[in-house]
Amino acid sequence: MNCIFCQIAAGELSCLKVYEDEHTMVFMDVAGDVDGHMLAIPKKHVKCILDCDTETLNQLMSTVKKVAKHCVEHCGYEGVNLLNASDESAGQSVLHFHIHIIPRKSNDGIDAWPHFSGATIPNEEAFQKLCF
Ligand code: DGP
Repeated sequence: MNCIFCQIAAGELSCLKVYEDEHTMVFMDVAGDVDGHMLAIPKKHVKCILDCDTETLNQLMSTVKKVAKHCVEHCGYEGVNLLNASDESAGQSVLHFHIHIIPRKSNDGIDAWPHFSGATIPNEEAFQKLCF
């Protein structure tokens, strides 16, 4: 098994574990880029949201909500940012599904929102491509 998050889930690689249940885990991200940066993963290996079955997705999101509420109710935070890259095209670097959780406080100075460079096609054109 050469997936690092599978190794973390199996206890073969160490991590700073914030939360664990039968199907999911939350641990500190090693990036050291922003205070409190956590990653929530399903223990089952799926690459991203595109190949994730609904049951696994529900388990993961339920854990994300649990940890978000814990941050706010017990750790002195007020909110969270949730970030995810699904597929290499979207910037996913570790190919095991994960949701980044960043705990937030008013005026904490964290800029967690992407800085886009401006749309290149009219909104209507994008809408025509995207609508079901
Ligand atoms: P992404 O680019 O969305 O695929 O994010 C991958 C994240 O995984 C990145 O923020 C750094 C983190 N990461 C990579 N390797 C390890 C590791 O071995 N342990 C932990 N805890 N985090 C890792």
